[in-house]
Amino acid sequence: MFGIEFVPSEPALKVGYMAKLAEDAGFDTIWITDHYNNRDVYSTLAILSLATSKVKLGTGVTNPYTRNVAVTASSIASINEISGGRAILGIGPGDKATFDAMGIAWERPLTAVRESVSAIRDLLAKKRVAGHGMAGAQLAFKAGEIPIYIGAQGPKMLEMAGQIADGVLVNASHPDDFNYAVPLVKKGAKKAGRDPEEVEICAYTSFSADKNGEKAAAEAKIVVAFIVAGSPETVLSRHGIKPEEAAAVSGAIGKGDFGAALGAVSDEMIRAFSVSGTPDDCKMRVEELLATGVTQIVVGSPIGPNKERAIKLIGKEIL
Ligand code: F42
Repeated sequence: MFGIEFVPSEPALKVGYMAKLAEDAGFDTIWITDHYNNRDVYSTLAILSLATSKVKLGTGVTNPYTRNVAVTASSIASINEISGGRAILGIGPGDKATFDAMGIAWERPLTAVRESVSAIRDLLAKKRVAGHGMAGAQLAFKAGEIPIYIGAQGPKMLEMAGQIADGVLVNASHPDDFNYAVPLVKKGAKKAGRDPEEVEICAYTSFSADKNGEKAAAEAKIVVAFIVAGSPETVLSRHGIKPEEAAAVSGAIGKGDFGAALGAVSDEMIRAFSVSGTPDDCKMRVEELLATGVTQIVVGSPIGPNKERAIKLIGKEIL
């Protein structure tokens, strides 16, 4: 299975156009990111519902803090209705940096995600929900079955996703990260008495493909710089990246000096935090990822130096 991620930093109609290209190229799922400073995720998914006819359409990922979960249930149920049953709800703890800017406290993220998933499932089944942060909320229409995927990186979040979610979206591009994550998801599933195979494991990668491998890698650099700056030391050391190397990148980003940040991104960092290069290079990495137990490869930003060309190229040479 292959998915693709679009960031609605561009008008929703343009994302709709790219989504149709992706559907025609053979992608199975389209994921739209959710950050308050971009276009709204549900408005974008409504456009995509009309612009496409087969692909599944997911929030990739929303969170329990910026919207009340009863509103989230109503929103994803509406998308499911508009798209003819193609919606997936991706939900995670959210991005702390954007919450700080919105004045939202990031309290007990693991608990918040667990309670939201439970409340949303009941709300979608048109049950009245008291508890799990709700005080008697009930939707006025029945949404039917909508799969719920959890965005996770931390050990507890990964295990919980295995226990309760239909799938997990792991923001990583290297097999070593999945050799760490997959057993935790499976452990959670077994603990809950589930068949571990029924939990879809998605590699939510930073992907950049072009016939010119160097151009593809260069395009991935800015995304990789932000990943390096936001990664905990445990993740950096898993890939042999020294704290001072990462500090050079994050320090430059902090000062807004993106030229210096790009200069501090090493080839090693690009290999650790992206799937990039020629279609053959990317195909090799995709196969390594699938060998770890990953069941869906999500082609994430930047996709390639030229997005349209890259979508067609990936469709033709990789999918
Ligand atoms: N975030 C967004 O805001 N928008 C997006 O579009 C988005 C897309 C996305 C796609 C894939 C993906 O994997 C992540 C994505 N994210 C997006 C980021 C996501 O929302 C999370 O920020 C990211 O996944 C990091 O989450 P995490 O799994 O590392 O979880 C954090 C919260 C963590 O610290 N987890 C710990 C762990 O071990 O898993 C557990 C922390 C814990 O136990 N907390 C306790 C609790 O009850 O919550 C409380 C502890 C205490 O002492 O209070």
